[in-house]
Amino acid sequence: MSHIHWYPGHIAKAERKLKEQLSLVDVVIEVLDARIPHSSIYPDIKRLLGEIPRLIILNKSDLADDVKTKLWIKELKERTGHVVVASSSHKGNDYSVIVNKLIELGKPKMLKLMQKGLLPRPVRVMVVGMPNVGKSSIINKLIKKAKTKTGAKAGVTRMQQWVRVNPRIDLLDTPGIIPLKLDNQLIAQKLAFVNSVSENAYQNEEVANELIQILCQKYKEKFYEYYNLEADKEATLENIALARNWLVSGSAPDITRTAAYILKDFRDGKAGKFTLDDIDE
Ligand SMILES: Nc1nc2c(ncn2[C@@H]2O[C@H](COP(=O)(O)OP(=O)(O)OP(=O)(O)O)[C@@H](O)[C@H]2O)c(=O)[nH]1
Ligand SMILES: [Mg+2]
Repeated sequence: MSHIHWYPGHIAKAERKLKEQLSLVDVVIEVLDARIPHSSIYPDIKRLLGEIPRLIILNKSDLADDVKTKLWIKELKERTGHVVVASSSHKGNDYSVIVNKLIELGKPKMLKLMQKGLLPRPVRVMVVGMPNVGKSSIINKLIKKAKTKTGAKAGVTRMQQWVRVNPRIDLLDTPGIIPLKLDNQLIAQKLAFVNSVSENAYQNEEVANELIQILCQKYKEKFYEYYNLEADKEATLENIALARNWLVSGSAPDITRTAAYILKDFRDGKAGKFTLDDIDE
Protein backbone atom coordinates (compact mmCIF):
# COMPACT_ATOMS: atom_id res chain seq x y z
CA MET A 1 0.00 0.00 0.00
CA SER A 2 1.57 3.27 -1.05
CA HIS A 3 1.22 6.15 1.38
CA ILE A 4 -0.66 9.36 0.80
CA HIS A 5 1.98 12.06 0.92
CA TRP A 6 1.99 15.39 2.65
CA TYR A 7 4.32 18.35 2.59
CA PRO A 8 5.66 19.69 5.90
CA GLY A 9 7.03 22.91 4.37
CA HIS A 10 3.63 23.90 3.06
CA ILE A 11 2.06 23.17 6.41
CA ALA A 12 4.29 25.59 8.30
CA LYS A 13 3.56 28.33 5.78
CA ALA A 14 -0.18 27.69 5.72
CA GLU A 15 -0.33 27.74 9.50
CA ARG A 16 1.49 31.05 9.66
CA LYS A 17 -0.90 32.66 7.20
CA LEU A 18 -3.92 31.25 9.01
CA LYS A 19 -2.65 32.63 12.33
CA GLU A 20 -2.34 36.10 10.84
CA GLN A 21 -5.94 35.99 9.68
CA LEU A 22 -7.12 34.57 12.99
CA SER A 23 -5.67 37.54 14.83
CA LEU A 24 -8.32 39.70 13.11
CA VAL A 25 -11.41 37.81 14.29
CA ASP A 26 -13.57 37.42 17.40
CA VAL A 27 -15.27 34.13 16.52
CA VAL A 28 -14.28 31.17 14.35
CA ILE A 29 -16.51 28.77 12.47
CA GLU A 30 -14.71 25.43 12.30
CA VAL A 31 -16.16 23.35 9.49
CA LEU A 32 -15.93 19.56 9.66
CA ASP A 33 -17.20 16.95 7.22
CA ALA A 34 -20.18 15.22 8.84
CA ARG A 35 -19.16 11.92 7.20
CA ILE A 36 -15.83 11.97 9.04
CA PRO A 37 -16.33 14.24 12.06
CA HIS A 38 -13.21 12.93 13.78
CA SER A 39 -10.89 12.58 10.78
CA SER A 40 -11.63 16.08 9.49
CA ILE A 41 -10.52 17.70 12.76
CA TYR A 42 -7.10 19.30 12.48
CA PRO A 43 -4.89 17.64 15.09
CA ASP A 44 -3.48 20.98 16.27
CA ILE A 45 -6.69 22.95 16.12
CA LYS A 46 -6.65 23.83 19.80
CA ARG A 47 -3.18 25.33 19.56
CA LEU A 48 -4.09 27.20 16.36
CA LEU A 49 -7.35 28.69 17.60
CA GLY A 50 -6.43 29.20 21.24
CA GLU A 51 -9.21 30.81 23.23
CA ILE A 52 -11.16 32.22 20.28
CA PRO A 53 -14.85 31.34 20.74
CA ARG A 54 -15.74 28.66 18.22
CA LEU A 55 -18.80 27.33 16.43
CA ILE A 56 -18.27 23.84 15.05
CA ILE A 57 -20.33 22.97 11.96
CA LEU A 58 -20.74 19.40 10.73
CA ASN A 59 -21.31 20.23 7.09
CA LYS A 60 -22.52 17.95 4.29
CA SER A 61 -24.92 16.40 6.77
CA ASP A 62 -27.14 15.55 3.77
CA LEU A 63 -24.51 12.90 2.89
CA ALA A 64 -24.00 11.58 6.42
CA ASP A 65 -25.80 9.02 8.57
CA ASP A 66 -28.39 11.05 10.50
CA VAL A 67 -28.28 8.87 13.60
CA LYS A 68 -24.52 9.15 13.83
CA THR A 69 -24.59 12.90 13.18
CA LYS A 70 -26.77 13.36 16.27
CA LEU A 71 -24.38 11.25 18.33
CA TRP A 72 -21.37 13.19 17.05
CA ILE A 73 -22.95 16.55 17.85
CA LYS A 74 -23.42 15.46 21.44
CA GLU A 75 -19.96 13.93 21.63
CA LEU A 76 -18.14 16.93 20.17
CA LYS A 77 -20.04 19.30 22.46
CA GLU A 78 -18.88 17.31 25.45
CA ARG A 79 -15.35 16.86 24.18
CA THR A 80 -14.68 20.46 23.18
CA GLY A 81 -17.13 22.56 25.19
CA HIS A 82 -17.98 24.42 21.98
CA VAL A 83 -21.29 24.96 20.23
CA VAL A 84 -21.82 22.25 17.59
CA VAL A 85 -24.44 22.22 14.81
CA ALA A 86 -25.04 20.20 11.64
CA SER A 87 -25.60 21.88 8.30
CA SER A 88 -26.01 21.22 4.62
CA SER A 89 -25.34 23.81 1.99
CA HIS A 90 -27.32 21.70 -0.46
CA LYS A 91 -30.48 20.80 1.43
CA GLY A 92 -32.49 23.73 2.74
CA ASN A 93 -30.71 24.68 5.91
CA ASP A 94 -31.78 27.33 8.38
CA TYR A 95 -28.76 29.62 8.56
CA SER A 96 -30.46 31.99 11.00
CA VAL A 97 -29.63 29.47 13.74
CA ILE A 98 -25.97 29.79 12.83
CA VAL A 99 -26.18 33.58 12.61
CA ASN A 100 -27.73 33.79 16.07
CA LYS A 101 -25.09 31.50 17.55
CA LEU A 102 -22.35 33.69 16.10
CA ILE A 103 -23.84 36.80 17.71
CA GLU A 104 -24.08 34.96 21.01
CA LEU A 105 -20.48 33.79 20.82
CA GLY A 106 -19.28 37.32 20.08
CA LYS A 107 -21.09 38.86 23.05
CA PRO A 108 -18.29 38.58 25.65
CA LYS A 109 -15.90 40.37 23.30
CA MET A 110 -18.42 43.14 22.61
CA LEU A 111 -19.01 43.61 26.34
CA LYS A 112 -15.27 43.91 26.85
CA LEU A 113 -15.03 46.62 24.19
CA MET A 114 -17.90 48.51 25.79
CA GLN A 115 -16.27 48.26 29.22
CA LYS A 116 -13.22 49.90 27.70
CA GLY A 117 -15.45 52.74 26.57
CA LEU A 118 -15.39 51.69 22.90
CA LEU A 119 -18.48 51.59 20.70
CA PRO A 120 -19.88 48.14 19.97
CA ARG A 121 -19.12 46.91 16.47
CA PRO A 122 -20.16 43.86 14.44
CA VAL A 123 -18.68 40.55 15.57
CA ARG A 124 -15.84 39.53 13.27
CA VAL A 125 -16.11 35.97 12.08
CA MET A 126 -13.91 33.70 10.00
CA VAL A 127 -14.52 30.25 8.55
CA VAL A 128 -11.77 27.62 8.79
CA GLY A 129 -11.55 23.96 7.88
CA MET A 130 -9.87 21.26 5.84
CA PRO A 131 -9.92 21.47 2.04
CA ASN A 132 -13.29 20.81 0.41
CA VAL A 133 -15.42 20.59 3.58
CA GLY A 134 -17.69 23.37 2.32
CA LYS A 135 -16.21 26.57 3.75
CA SER A 136 -16.91 28.73 0.69
CA SER A 137 -20.42 27.31 0.39
CA ILE A 138 -21.15 28.28 3.99
CA ILE A 139 -19.77 31.77 3.44
CA ASN A 140 -21.99 32.14 0.36
CA LYS A 141 -25.04 31.02 2.28
CA LEU A 142 -24.33 33.41 5.13
CA ILE A 143 -23.88 36.30 2.73
CA LYS A 144 -26.98 35.49 0.71
CA LYS A 145 -29.03 35.38 3.86
CA ALA A 146 -27.79 38.85 4.69
CA LYS A 147 -28.67 40.13 1.23
CA THR A 148 -32.27 38.97 1.49
CA LYS A 149 -32.48 40.45 4.97
CA THR A 150 -31.27 43.91 4.08
CA GLY A 151 -33.60 43.79 1.05
CA ALA A 152 -33.78 46.95 -1.04
CA LYS A 153 -30.73 48.52 0.55
CA ALA A 154 -27.93 49.24 -1.87
CA GLY A 155 -26.11 45.94 -1.73
CA VAL A 156 -24.13 44.43 1.06
CA THR A 157 -21.21 46.51 2.21
CA ARG A 158 -18.00 45.07 0.88
CA MET A 159 -15.01 46.53 2.66
CA GLN A 160 -11.88 44.92 1.33
CA GLN A 161 -12.15 41.35 2.44
CA TRP A 162 -14.84 41.94 5.03
CA VAL A 163 -18.42 41.16 4.13
CA ARG A 164 -21.34 42.34 6.21
CA VAL A 165 -23.65 39.43 7.01
CA ASN A 166 -25.98 41.66 9.02
CA PRO A 167 -25.51 44.75 11.20
CA ARG A 168 -24.08 42.57 13.93
CA ILE A 169 -21.75 40.25 11.99
CA ASP A 170 -18.85 40.86 9.64
CA LEU A 171 -17.35 37.90 7.86
CA LEU A 172 -13.78 37.59 6.66
CA ASP A 173 -14.36 36.73 3.03
CA THR A 174 -11.39 34.38 2.69
CA PRO A 175 -11.79 30.98 4.30
CA GLY A 176 -8.80 29.63 6.21
CA ILE A 177 -7.76 26.35 4.72
CA ILE A 178 -6.34 24.20 7.44
CA PRO A 179 -3.25 22.43 6.14
CA LEU A 180 -3.37 18.68 5.80
CA LYS A 181 -1.35 16.68 8.26
CA LEU A 182 -1.48 13.17 7.05
CA ASP A 183 0.72 11.22 9.41
CA ASN A 184 -2.13 8.89 10.35
CA GLN A 185 -2.79 6.78 7.25
CA LEU A 186 -6.33 5.75 8.17
CA ILE A 187 -7.26 9.40 8.57
CA ALA A 188 -5.45 10.21 5.32
CA GLN A 189 -7.54 7.58 3.54
CA LYS A 190 -10.76 8.98 4.93
CA LEU A 191 -9.79 12.49 3.87
CA ALA A 192 -9.14 11.08 0.40
CA PHE A 193 -12.63 9.50 0.34
CA VAL A 194 -14.22 12.91 0.87
CA ASN A 195 -11.92 14.65 -1.64
CA SER A 196 -9.96 16.66 0.91
CA VAL A 197 -6.72 15.29 -0.51
CA SER A 198 -5.52 16.16 -3.98
CA GLU A 199 -6.18 13.31 -6.39
CA ASN A 200 -2.54 13.39 -7.45
CA ALA A 201 -1.53 12.13 -4.03
CA TYR A 202 -3.07 8.68 -4.27
CA GLN A 203 -4.08 5.77 -6.47
CA ASN A 204 -7.83 5.57 -7.08
CA GLU A 205 -7.87 1.79 -6.90
CA GLU A 206 -6.12 1.58 -3.54
CA VAL A 207 -8.31 4.24 -2.00
CA ALA A 208 -11.47 2.69 -3.47
CA ASN A 209 -10.43 -0.66 -1.98
CA GLU A 210 -10.07 0.92 1.44
CA LEU A 211 -13.44 2.62 1.07
CA ILE A 212 -15.08 -0.69 0.20
CA GLN A 213 -13.57 -2.31 3.32
CA ILE A 214 -14.81 0.43 5.62
CA LEU A 215 -18.26 0.65 4.04
CA CYS A 216 -18.67 -3.11 4.32
CA GLN A 217 -17.56 -3.01 7.95
CA LYS A 218 -20.17 -0.42 8.81
CA TYR A 219 -22.91 -0.63 6.17
CA LYS A 220 -22.53 -4.04 4.57
CA GLU A 221 -26.17 -4.67 3.70
CA LYS A 222 -26.70 -1.28 2.09
CA PHE A 223 -23.47 -1.61 0.17
CA TYR A 224 -24.24 -5.08 -1.18
CA GLU A 225 -27.70 -4.03 -2.19
CA TYR A 226 -26.57 -0.92 -4.03
CA TYR A 227 -23.93 -2.78 -6.03
CA ASN A 228 -26.08 -5.87 -6.68
CA LEU A 229 -23.54 -8.06 -4.92
CA GLU A 230 -24.66 -11.51 -3.97
CA ALA A 231 -24.29 -12.26 -0.27
CA ASP A 232 -21.73 -15.03 -0.79
CA LYS A 233 -19.46 -12.85 -2.93
CA GLU A 234 -16.57 -10.94 -1.43
CA ALA A 235 -16.77 -7.18 -1.95
CA THR A 236 -13.82 -6.66 -4.29
CA LEU A 237 -13.45 -4.23 -7.17
CA GLU A 238 -13.52 -7.21 -9.50
CA ASN A 239 -16.75 -8.68 -8.13
CA ILE A 240 -18.44 -5.29 -8.09
CA ALA A 241 -17.39 -4.71 -11.71
CA LEU A 242 -18.89 -8.05 -12.69
CA ALA A 243 -22.09 -7.51 -10.68
CA ARG A 244 -22.61 -4.12 -12.29
CA ASN A 245 -21.44 -5.16 -15.73
CA TRP A 246 -18.62 -2.64 -15.79
CA LEU A 247 -16.48 -4.49 -18.30
CA VAL A 248 -13.69 -3.84 -20.75
CA SER A 249 -13.74 -5.31 -24.22
CA GLY A 250 -16.81 -7.38 -23.51
CA SER A 251 -15.93 -9.59 -20.59
CA ALA A 252 -13.07 -8.49 -18.33
CA PRO A 253 -13.93 -6.43 -15.21
CA ASP A 254 -13.05 -2.76 -15.66
CA ILE A 255 -11.21 -2.13 -12.40
CA THR A 256 -10.20 1.46 -13.17
CA ARG A 257 -13.75 2.52 -13.97
CA THR A 258 -15.18 0.61 -11.02
CA ALA A 259 -12.76 2.30 -8.59
CA ALA A 260 -13.73 5.70 -9.97
CA TYR A 261 -17.45 4.90 -9.70
CA ILE A 262 -17.16 3.64 -6.11
CA LEU A 263 -15.46 6.87 -5.06
CA LYS A 264 -17.89 9.02 -6.99
CA ASP A 265 -20.97 7.21 -5.67
CA PHE A 266 -19.75 7.77 -2.13
CA ARG A 267 -18.86 11.42 -2.72
CA ASP A 268 -22.19 12.17 -4.35
CA GLY A 269 -24.17 10.25 -1.74
CA LYS A 270 -25.56 7.96 -4.45
CA ALA A 271 -25.05 4.73 -2.53
CA GLY A 272 -26.58 6.12 0.66
CA LYS A 273 -25.85 8.32 3.66
CA PHE A 274 -22.71 7.10 5.39
CA THR A 275 -20.61 8.19 8.35
CA LEU A 276 -17.20 6.56 8.51
CA ASP A 277 -16.01 7.73 11.92
CA ASP A 278 -17.53 6.14 15.00
CA ILE A 279 -17.30 7.63 18.44
CA ASP A 280 -15.97 4.48 20.11
CA GLU A 281 -13.09 4.01 17.66
N1 LIG B 1 -23.70 17.37 -0.67
C1 LIG B 1 -23.14 18.49 -0.22
N2 LIG B 1 -22.16 19.08 -0.92
C2 LIG B 1 -21.62 20.22 -0.43
C3 LIG B 1 -22.06 20.81 0.77
N3 LIG B 1 -21.33 21.92 0.98
C4 LIG B 1 -20.48 22.03 -0.04
N4 LIG B 1 -20.64 21.00 -0.90
C5 LIG B 1 -19.88 20.75 -2.13
O1 LIG B 1 -18.56 20.41 -1.74
C6 LIG B 1 -17.62 20.95 -2.66
C7 LIG B 1 -16.65 21.85 -1.91
O2 LIG B 1 -17.34 22.97 -1.41
P1 LIG B 1 -16.58 24.35 -1.12
O3 LIG B 1 -17.55 25.26 -0.46
O4 LIG B 1 -15.88 24.81 -2.31
O5 LIG B 1 -15.51 23.81 -0.05
P2 LIG B 1 -14.27 24.61 0.58
O6 LIG B 1 -14.12 24.13 1.98
O7 LIG B 1 -14.43 26.05 0.38
O8 LIG B 1 -13.10 24.02 -0.31
P3 LIG B 1 -11.61 24.62 -0.50
O9 LIG B 1 -11.73 26.07 -0.78
O10 LIG B 1 -11.07 23.83 -1.64
O11 LIG B 1 -10.88 24.32 0.78
C8 LIG B 1 -18.43 21.69 -3.70
O12 LIG B 1 -18.62 20.82 -4.78
C9 LIG B 1 -19.75 21.96 -3.01
O13 LIG B 1 -20.82 22.05 -3.91
C10 LIG B 1 -23.12 20.17 1.50
O14 LIG B 1 -23.56 20.57 2.57
N5 LIG B 1 -23.61 19.01 0.94
MG1 LIG C 1 -13.23 27.41 -0.69
